[in-house]
Amino acid sequence: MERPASVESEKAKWVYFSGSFYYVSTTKKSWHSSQYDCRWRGADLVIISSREEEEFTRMFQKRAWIGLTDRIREGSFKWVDGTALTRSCWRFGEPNQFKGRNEDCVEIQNFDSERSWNDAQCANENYWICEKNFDI
Ligand code: 2F8
Ligand code: CA
Repeated sequence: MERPASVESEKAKWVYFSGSFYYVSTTKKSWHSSQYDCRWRGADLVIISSREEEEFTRMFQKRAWIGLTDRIREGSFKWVDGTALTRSCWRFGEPNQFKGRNEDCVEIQNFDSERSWNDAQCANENYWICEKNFDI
């Protein structure tokens, strides 16, 4: 895969946690461009499957895209590997399609609380977190 001009060019730093490596961006992109960047790195947007992993992703203290979206079917949130959402960490009142806007992509918004997720418009520009999983 050819490196697109828009991919971050700094030497990427990956952090290990409980079976996966994580990369947190230093620039902001839309959800789709963020996913493209992760895939280019041989990873994907992070899938959060435990309380420990949720706490870990908040430790970066960044408002960041995660690998959760309901763009295929409104209200049916799926992780980027196609699995359904079973354990959620929505902020109070979220997800809400705020004021009828199409908010199909999920961000860590309030990283100081375990109720941290918000559905937001996918075109918004955020930091993002990639995860490389080595489970076999
Ligand atoms: O009040 C919650 C609401 O806050 C923002 O809208 C004012 C969020 N939108 C953006 O951050 C772009 C909504 O997603 C959120 O529900
Ligand atoms: Ca929202």
